[in-house]
Amino acid sequence: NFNSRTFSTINGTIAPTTSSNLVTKEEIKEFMSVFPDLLRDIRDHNMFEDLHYVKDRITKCLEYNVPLGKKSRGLITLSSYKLLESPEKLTSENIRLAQILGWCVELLHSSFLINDDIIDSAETRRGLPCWYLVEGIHALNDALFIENGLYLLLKKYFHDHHCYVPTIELFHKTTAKTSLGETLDVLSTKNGKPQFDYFTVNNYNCIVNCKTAYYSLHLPLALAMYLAGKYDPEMHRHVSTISLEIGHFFQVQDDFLDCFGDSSKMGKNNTDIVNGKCSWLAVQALQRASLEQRIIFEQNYGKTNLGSVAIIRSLYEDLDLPNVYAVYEEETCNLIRSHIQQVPQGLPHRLYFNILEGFYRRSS
Ligand code: DMA
Ligand code: MG
Ligand code: MG
Repeated sequence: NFNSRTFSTINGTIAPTTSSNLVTKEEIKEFMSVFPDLLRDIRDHNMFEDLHYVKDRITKCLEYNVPLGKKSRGLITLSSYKLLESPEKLTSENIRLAQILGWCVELLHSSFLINDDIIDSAETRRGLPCWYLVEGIHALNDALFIENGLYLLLKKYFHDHHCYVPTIELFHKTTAKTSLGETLDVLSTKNGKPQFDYFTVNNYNCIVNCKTAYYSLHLPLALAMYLAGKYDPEMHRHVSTISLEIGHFFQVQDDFLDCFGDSSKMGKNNTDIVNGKCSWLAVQALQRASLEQRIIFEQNYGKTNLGSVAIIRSLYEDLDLPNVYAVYEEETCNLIRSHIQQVPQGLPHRLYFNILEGFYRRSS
């Protein structure tokens, strides 16, 4: 599944590559091998023709931020396309287009992460210092640059493809939705203080749907469908429903792992408690806490000192949240599996199952 990482060396830096049940190691290798070409496309774009002095910086920025993650979203795009396309159209040219589309999703993801780490005052990402800690405030501009890189690639490789306009529109809509999600996410605090009235299941669902599910699952699947020439709105609605369910589940896992996961495995440090985030654990805690426990929670949540973080953690343990989570994970996976089975034929059920199994019991 997506958890198992092997490490290889790219340009002298350690790069985790992901082995998953969606794609073979060979397919991951092929996917990785496309990246240097795309980096060159962006770096050598005629817009920057005479600006030799920025080329090193562009290279460094892209190499640091784009290829070192799990690449789940890019690989979902690729493998979905392969399962959706009719065999006679599964040419090496079309597979390459799907790989490029997958990297476009990874570019968007990278730009979100740069911003998200600034918002969350995070320290590490993918085992390295967050980009804003390397580059300071310029990281904001780099995020914008990376995001725009994907449109340069789309124009170069898709300008005369039937999926060009729907693809661009979907990327734009997804960016808007995700940034709205980040706004909803930061509304959980005001002047640095958590707004506990905001910590409801409804608000939580809304946040994770917008900030994570849409770009992480809906985007890769819908892009693969466009590339394969599948535009039927009814089919897209079904895909949207299931992908948002899986995406929601994925963020609950992320929230749980933020507190109880192994941060060295995840390559990022815990930030939710000190930032007073409306996380799954916080919402569950408030639903289950006694009056006394609620007071302890409100006194310590969103505080930066380590003592308060430890108090919140042990409160979560007292409320049995690790166990609640294990049950949630099991039940949610079963529920999603049954929803997948109810979806009328359209997308291969195997595709959804493979994606879901890739996330099931993940630890990073
Ligand atoms: C991530 O939410 C949302 C986006 C849009 C990147 P998060 O802050 O929980 O993510 P992470 O734990 O990776 O920082
Ligand atoms: Mg974050
Ligand atoms: Mg998180």
